[in-house]
Amino acid sequence: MRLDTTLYFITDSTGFEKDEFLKRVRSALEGGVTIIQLREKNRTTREYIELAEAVHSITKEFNVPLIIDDRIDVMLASGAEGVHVGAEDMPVATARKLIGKDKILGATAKTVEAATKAYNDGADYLGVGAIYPTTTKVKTVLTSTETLDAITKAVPIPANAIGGLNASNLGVLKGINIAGVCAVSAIMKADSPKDAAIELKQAFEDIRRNS
Ligand code: TZP
Ligand code: MG
Repeated sequence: MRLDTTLYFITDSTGFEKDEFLKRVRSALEGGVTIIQLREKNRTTREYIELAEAVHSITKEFNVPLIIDDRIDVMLASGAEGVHVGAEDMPVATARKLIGKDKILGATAKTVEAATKAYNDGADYLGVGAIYPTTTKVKTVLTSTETLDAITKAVPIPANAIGGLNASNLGVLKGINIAGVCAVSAIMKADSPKDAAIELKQAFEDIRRNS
């Protein structure tokens, strides 16, 4: 499955019934998200796998890769296409060794040094942020757009901006060679995830065109 990080939707099922959550995932896919990460912080392993299988059966219909946050075991069990590791998760090199060369491996990087190491250790793409403060449950600090710019120049793999992004605040990313944008709340909590995805993609295409 092709890696296209243009519109990277990270899910958060908190507060949604399973059916409503899956409906929202489908809606986001209909809106054109190009990659999805399942990110669950409060699930048992059994629940995480069951949800991953349910989401995977939908993402496959759209030929969109499913990435599992943090958990290689859940990735393998559900047949998902990849895994994403953060600074406190499994090291990138270890993850690459365990998953083999064909699975997609994403890493979080907040500095040029971390980005370069992640690339050298086998990451396929990077998430860089938080660009803006975020209300999504995450341990993170802000990353400047200067650092984001430097990272895009330092590594040849796709780098995505993340953190507090929505269709109306992407202007600060203009001129920076990011591959795409990541969003949780802007899509997950929208009245229509489909419309939110369409708007976000359009906003990203606009700043890219005018870069
Ligand atoms: N990593 C850095 S910021 C963030 C993660 C997982 C959360 C982004 O969520 P939102 O709702 O798009 O601000
Ligand atoms: Mg993580």
